[in-house]
Amino acid sequence: PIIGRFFLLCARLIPLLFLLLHFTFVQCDITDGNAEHLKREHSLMKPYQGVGSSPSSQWDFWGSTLVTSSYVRLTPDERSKQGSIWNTVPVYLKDWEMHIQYKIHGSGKKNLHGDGIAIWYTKDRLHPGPVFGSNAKFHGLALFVDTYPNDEAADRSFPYISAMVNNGSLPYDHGKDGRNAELGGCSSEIRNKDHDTYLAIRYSKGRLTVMVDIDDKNEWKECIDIGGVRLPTGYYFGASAATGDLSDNHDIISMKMYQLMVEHSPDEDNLDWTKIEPSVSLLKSPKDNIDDPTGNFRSTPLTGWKVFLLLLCALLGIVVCGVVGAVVFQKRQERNKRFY
Ligand SMILES: [Ca+2]
Repeated sequence: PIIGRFFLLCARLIPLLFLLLHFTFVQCDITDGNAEHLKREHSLMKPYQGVGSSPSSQWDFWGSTLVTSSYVRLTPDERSKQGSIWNTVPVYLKDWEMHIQYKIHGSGKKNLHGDGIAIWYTKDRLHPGPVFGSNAKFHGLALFVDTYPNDEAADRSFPYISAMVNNGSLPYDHGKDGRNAELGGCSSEIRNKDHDTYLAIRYSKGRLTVMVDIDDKNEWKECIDIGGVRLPTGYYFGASAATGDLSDNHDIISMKMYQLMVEHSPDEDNLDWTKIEPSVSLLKSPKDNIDDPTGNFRSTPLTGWKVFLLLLCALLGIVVCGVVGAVVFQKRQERNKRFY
């Protein structure tokens, strides 16, 4: 009966183990930032109250941008349009995370649509230009959701999401889809989805992380993750889009800014962060700043080796149960022998 009970216990433990595994996975899927840390003055949300009509509004827009009660359309699905929307309040947060809910859709078939959306964290705002409707020689960070391959030799699949940090010296090369200056990127099938698509940009302790969610499953997938990025405070957030010979509707549904609660050394705190020049030291390993003291940000989905380790632990648990069971069984047999 002891052995029987022991195996029963093991049999009960195994589902518990899997339940534990399940919760580990579920916990990795939380996509919402912590509402407490939402910065309303830097967030654009439905129904966009006062945007474009009230002088106290914290968002300005330009060009073809149309604000309705359920989306901000930067460009319609028409040729040669440019539009943008910009936060009027400079961001003085040292560590932040921006979640963008957007939708790019139109009647064009594959590769017959364009050009895409850019998300900006820059020194100048409302500065029209040739790069998705904005200035090519910008100061700061840009994230491009590029839907059209201008460079026909490109060996990558579009839409393509990429990031660039600029100190004003290097223009974004539209003809090459910005490839000369990109810090990282990924292909992402974001167009003509039935649901909205999401982007998260996180900047904390010199580390820039971009995550995408295109399947409406509340799951972030890593797109860009690099260290050694220096960005000042006091810049502005914005979004812009452009169409050319080819077009699409470029819609922003929301932009939500979260403050990340991160401690800095006194030396870092005493610096004037507004004086920092945007730069990237590519020599620095991106894996240098892994710490995440906030915990309010979704974790990345489990990577292959983590799943392997968890499964290995589960297997070890089962093996240990089996061995202990066998030993108990043997001891019991020996005792039985003694009695008979
Ligand atoms: Ca392009």
